[in-house]
Amino acid sequence: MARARLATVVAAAARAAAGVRPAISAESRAALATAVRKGSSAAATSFVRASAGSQSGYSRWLPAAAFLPAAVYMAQDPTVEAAELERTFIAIKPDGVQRGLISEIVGRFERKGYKLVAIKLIVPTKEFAAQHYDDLKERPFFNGLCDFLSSGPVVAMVWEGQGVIKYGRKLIGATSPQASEPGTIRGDLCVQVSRNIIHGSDGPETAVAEIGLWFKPEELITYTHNAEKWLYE
Ligand code: RTP
Ligand code: MG
Repeated sequence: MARARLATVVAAAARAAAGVRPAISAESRAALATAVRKGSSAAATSFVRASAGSQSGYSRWLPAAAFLPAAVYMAQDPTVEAAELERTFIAIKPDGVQRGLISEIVGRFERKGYKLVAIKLIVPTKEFAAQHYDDLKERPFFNGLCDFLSSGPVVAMVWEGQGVIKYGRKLIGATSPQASEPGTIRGDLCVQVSRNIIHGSDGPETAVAEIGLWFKPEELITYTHNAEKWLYE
């Protein structure tokens, strides 16, 4: 499907939705950015870009909730890329830190084109680790997992970009390094499932919850990266 056609569809959906104008104002953009920063609602974490007649395409992000008709249309056409600006939580676990893999892992996300919006080194308590992995509390490895995550420094990060939640998991690879494809972080850099060096949010809701658990809103930095104009049209 031609990009011009897609742009028309998206722009029309935008106009139809609750009076939202395709050419979003600087004020609205700032408000959306604040919503993303605060992670205050699922809708606020997911933006669809209206690119019709765009002078500076990256500057036009509109709430995904306003774009349902276009989203349905796009879902029916596999050739159309869903253009969602998202944030995901990524952590380099104590084994990745101790093995000197911080720059390697950060570099892979950077080279892909994702934007780092928060980073810190933290030694989580076991209680904090248990909160982070709460969904796994019934699993036999839960106690060991929490012991391990709290055993040393962890690099906690938030990365931003189109589709970063799902594609970030692709960069990371399958949970067990034995099953991870070569070329992925786990596939290339580790061997055992209990020492798989990196964590990544597994979906939009998890991303919001994990970012909120590990970071205060003011620790998330909203800025324009120089590379954006070469990454997004
Ligand atoms: P993560 O949350 O760390 O990104 O990993 P994941 O989504 O790929 O996998 P998940 O099922 O959420 O498991 C969380 C972590 O638990 C450890 N694990 N150990 N011994 C085992 O069989 C086993 N299974 C999972 C891994 O460190 C995994 O990353
Ligand atoms: Mg997981």
